[in-house]
Amino acid sequence: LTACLKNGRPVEIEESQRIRQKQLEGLETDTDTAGSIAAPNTWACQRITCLQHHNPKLTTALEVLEKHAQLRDGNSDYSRALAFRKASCVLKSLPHTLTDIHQLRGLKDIGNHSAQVIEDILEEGFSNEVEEILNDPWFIKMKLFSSVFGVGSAIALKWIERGWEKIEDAQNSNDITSDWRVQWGLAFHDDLTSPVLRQEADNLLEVIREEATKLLPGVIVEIVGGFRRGKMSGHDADFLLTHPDEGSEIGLLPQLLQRLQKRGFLLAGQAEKNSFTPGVLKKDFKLSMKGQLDHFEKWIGIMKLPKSFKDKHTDPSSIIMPTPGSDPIDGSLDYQPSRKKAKCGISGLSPWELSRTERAWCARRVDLIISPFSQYYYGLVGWTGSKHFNRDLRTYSQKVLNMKVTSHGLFDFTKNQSIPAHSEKEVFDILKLPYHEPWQRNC
Ligand code: DCT
Ligand code: MG
Repeated sequence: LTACLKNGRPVEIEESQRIRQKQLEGLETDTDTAGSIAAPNTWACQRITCLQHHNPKLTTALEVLEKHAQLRDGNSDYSRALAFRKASCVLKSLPHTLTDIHQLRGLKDIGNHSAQVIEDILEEGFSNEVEEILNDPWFIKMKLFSSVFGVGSAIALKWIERGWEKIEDAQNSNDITSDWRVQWGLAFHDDLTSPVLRQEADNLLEVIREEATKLLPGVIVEIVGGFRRGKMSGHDADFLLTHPDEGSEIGLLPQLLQRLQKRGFLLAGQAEKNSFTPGVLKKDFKLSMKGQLDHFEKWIGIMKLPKSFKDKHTDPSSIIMPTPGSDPIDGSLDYQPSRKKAKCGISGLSPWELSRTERAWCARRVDLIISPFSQYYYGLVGWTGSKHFNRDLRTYSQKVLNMKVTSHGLFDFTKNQSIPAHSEKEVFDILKLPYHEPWQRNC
């Protein structure tokens, strides 16, 4: 019954159950754990949500509906998808296996549609609606095509309208968007859809830490995203970098990329400059972001990880890829070649040709994010996620506290000032939330 990891140590479900039971009985007043039960009117960011929980059958079904809603409604309307996610998050934080729909009475995040699906599964063992979606050819194709890096529901839909059925149909076509992500995403689809293992991310962390420290002693490099929340695999590896001496992190990213490039780790990617201005702390979230996740300097790309990285005993510091990269073409480390025609700047081969060579490496999605130290702890919370935890945190802050929280900081509209944080715990304190470890934020 190992539930999740705390500082690398397993934590038992029974322990969290014991705490929740005490809270229910009003025996435990510890503010660190208060509010973690799925009580009426609590927010997901107030509750403990672990990776392993008591209701996987129900949450898996609700997440099928969420995915279907996301693909059907695209970015235009997220409300249906959100309703299913909210309901599945409530079920994930329950201290017991749900056996009767009435056990959910009074919980604010269970909408009628979700309740109906839950009831069907509790009574019949399955939901017709979910089964129909899982067998729907449109859904199967949408899921397949949107699994390509850089492909969202709009492009996936276009490919279906062309009559395409398989990834090979897109790979064999000459009429594909020139977006570098899609070009590389198609060429390396098999690699990029096989899960990145925790061991690979840990080995890569060592490499990045080693190279970044040579450039900037004292640099902090942290694994974020799902791995920080205790996941054993993920669709990518996310790393957040900062330095306590604010300003010294400027210029680190291009130099780090050069070093990784020299060691043969870079395949393709795109760097984004820091676009933060103090004004964004106050601005409406949707307006200030314009489709971006945040304003940090970052590199979004694909790296070549040796297959030996999956093995525990690799010494990453000794690794130099068998085909180290040549110098980048223009120093920008942005590679956006055409998939089949132009050669890519790294090995002289097109992505397509490269993917078909005999190779000792696997293509992996990697994000490198650089944060100024004064924004670091907000950035750490944001990049740790989960995505829904962040979304809930933002709504809670706005509605309950009249505050706006992002990965860059927090603005208190009542006091008309931004509030700095000097630790992750302080972020939670400012938001009047019980501190929850990363592995408890898996909603
Ligand atoms: N994030 C967010 N909003 C998004 C996407 C991401 O707040 N639209 C945050 C939360 C998690 C973090 O950034 C990293 O993002 P992903 O890698 O997409 O998520 P993940 O939880 O790491 O999932 P996976 O394990 O599959 O990589
Ligand atoms: Mg991730």
